[in-house]
Amino acid sequence: MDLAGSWRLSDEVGEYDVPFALPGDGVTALHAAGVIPDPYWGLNEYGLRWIADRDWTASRNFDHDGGDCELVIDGLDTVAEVRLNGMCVLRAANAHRRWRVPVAGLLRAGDNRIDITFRSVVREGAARQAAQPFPIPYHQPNCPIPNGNMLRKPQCDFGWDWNIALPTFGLWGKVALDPVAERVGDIIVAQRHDAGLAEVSLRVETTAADATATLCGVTAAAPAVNGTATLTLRIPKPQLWWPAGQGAQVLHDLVVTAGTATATRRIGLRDIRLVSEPDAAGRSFGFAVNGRPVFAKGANWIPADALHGRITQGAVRDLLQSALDAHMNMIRVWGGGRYEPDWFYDLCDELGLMVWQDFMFACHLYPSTPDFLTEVAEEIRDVVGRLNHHACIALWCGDNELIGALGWFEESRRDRDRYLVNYDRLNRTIESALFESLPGANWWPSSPSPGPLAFGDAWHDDSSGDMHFWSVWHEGRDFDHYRDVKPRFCSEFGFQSYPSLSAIATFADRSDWNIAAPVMESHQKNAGGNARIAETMFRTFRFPVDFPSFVYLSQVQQGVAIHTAVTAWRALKPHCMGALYWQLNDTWPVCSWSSLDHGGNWKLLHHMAWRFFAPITVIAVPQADTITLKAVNDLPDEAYITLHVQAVNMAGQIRPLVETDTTLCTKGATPCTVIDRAQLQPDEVLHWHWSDGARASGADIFSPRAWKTFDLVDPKISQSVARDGDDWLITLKSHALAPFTALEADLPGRFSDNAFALIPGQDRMIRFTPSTEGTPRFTLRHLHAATYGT
Ligand code: BMA
Repeated sequence: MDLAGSWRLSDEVGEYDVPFALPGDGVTALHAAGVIPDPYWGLNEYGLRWIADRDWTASRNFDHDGGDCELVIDGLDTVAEVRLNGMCVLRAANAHRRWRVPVAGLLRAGDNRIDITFRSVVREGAARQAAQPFPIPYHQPNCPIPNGNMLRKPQCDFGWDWNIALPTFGLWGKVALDPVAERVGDIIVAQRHDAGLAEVSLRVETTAADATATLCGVTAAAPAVNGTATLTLRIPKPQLWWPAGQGAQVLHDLVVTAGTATATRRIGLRDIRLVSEPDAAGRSFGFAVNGRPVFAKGANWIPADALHGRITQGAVRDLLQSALDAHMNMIRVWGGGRYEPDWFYDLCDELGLMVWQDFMFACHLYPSTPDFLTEVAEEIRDVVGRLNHHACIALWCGDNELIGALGWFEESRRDRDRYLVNYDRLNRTIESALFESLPGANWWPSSPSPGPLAFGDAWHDDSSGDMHFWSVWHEGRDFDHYRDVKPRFCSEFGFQSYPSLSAIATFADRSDWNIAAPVMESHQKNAGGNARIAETMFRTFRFPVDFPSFVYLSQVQQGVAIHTAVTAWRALKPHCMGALYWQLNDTWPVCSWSSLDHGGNWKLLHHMAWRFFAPITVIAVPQADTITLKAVNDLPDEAYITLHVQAVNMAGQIRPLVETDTTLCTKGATPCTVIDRAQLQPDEVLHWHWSDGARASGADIFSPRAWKTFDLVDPKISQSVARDGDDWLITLKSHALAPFTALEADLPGRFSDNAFALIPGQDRMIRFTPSTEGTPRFTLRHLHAATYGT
């Protein structure tokens, strides 16, 4: 019996009593009831923090036949007591777990009542902190709401350097009464692949006496011993699952029957291996899928909304589809958010997006008291039991940045021994619980980490393991500094921009469209972030003429930053085997490192990602006197390209320099040609385009100096708009070089390309696919208009 649906929500002082749709969250319910304003608008956030200071109770009545049942609850957020007809049946304090509670004898025939009291996380956090044997500091600059590290709840709910601080509460999974019956619980799936054979071993939890499993027409059966049946299925000539860009995403139904119960899981047959071995440079880091090394391209995933009640499957599908459409093959589910629901991983299986799965610990210190570690071990077993069978899961990672965090607090700097041992107890608990459930899992202790039992500075040391390279954003170094490091795998690096005007309009009146307006500053959560954006513009561009141009230019420079990093590191393949930028999405409309606006609109970076993550790309590698053009091929087989290199001046006159054919292997970057910097005139930049015939083509531009040092020419771009079914076609014609030409629409939808260089004689036709009805108005932006004002 599903208990989801209409509940009531009331607070401890009796001030509110409103409808509460479960699954959902309390802040969303208060907003829906009209008793609080939209938390994302203007400065509203600050006036709503009191919600987390109170206890809240959700209640409903329901009819039942009084038969014996179990109460099933998932994603109970967070410190909660559940009462059935007044009797407490569950006390829980971990939003990441699933609960199944016998409630035999407590239900009656006819009317019944269920209440869930959610305790104030502010009070609970403080009480737990006070009970620690020694202080366990949390990251204050990120979290205006204290002690989030005491609670097993998404850590970004307490505020983050991109998140609103509004620790909500509620339920994001199921709430139901299951009749007591035979059941299939978790299914642990392990795969071993040998030439032409997939051996799939299952551990099936069940209350029945035995279990039978069928996969790809092969069946096996076994008795259950102590509630677990162990079976092996041998699948000859398996049809394999591949990540996007490498092959098909074939999924098979695994059907398990145990007594009267049946359960199905969608399985992809594949072998994903983390390859991390000592070598001459240090220690490698990369993934091999079905024996083939695959360069990981992607971004970091944070929760799809700050208020989980606002998350919809449709919106999440759209975000993941956008990742795929930008040629990504991996996302990292970052450790400060939540383990996503089952359907999220189903989508990743279908789309071919590999998932780097962090365990949910980020940027704080954490307790290592026995009760905390017991709770963590249960959480790991629970999460691994639920998610392990997904084809997409490539890696289980202990946490986000907990090793670095040892250096961020006075207490742990003073007594590193104590806090390092404290950390290792937690990390060991996570590792042991993972291997207990899933022996042989791909495990990485922390992100970033130089490797097992290595606690060095993986923010600056590029020799080993995965790296978080933040020197450009957090330390204010030039974009060129991305080229100074040679990461083995960069799992985080980012540069902020403003959200697009369409996203800004969802939280700010026109009168606040000014970067120094309090409303704009309140939607920037990284101290000094706006100053960094503005200061970087001074270095690279002439200053923008108005607010919309500022927003545009902030997105251009974000794209240029990440383009610089990704292309530099792709050119290092196979020394470097992955680049996941920070961050794919936003939890609310805010200045951030994301490439997708809250709501899913593509920022300019996302369009640039579509180009710089393309399977075949040609990269400029600048040296003191030369520029080498190198080609990278991530396709599964060899490719053959023709490359044209030319000099283009500001008026848009083209001077051909080189035409060359190159065969591209799959293993590493192939040099195509070397251009002498002296071959470029003072007002020329380098432009090149390539094609491998049917499969791929592309173009790119390299400016040998900062764009502000060039005297741009007004490109006088003409545009004509035509209808094509539901789409719109915009043809652009330029009369001078127009770098970073971009289109905006006043309706939601997607452009086929954006932020490209327009050259006279090379007209571009851009397709706009709207996602709503109406006639869009298009705004054209380019560097000259943004900085010269015409
Ligand atoms: C990283 C992340 C986040 C943070 C981001 C931007 O290191 O792990 O903690 O939001 O940096 O500062």
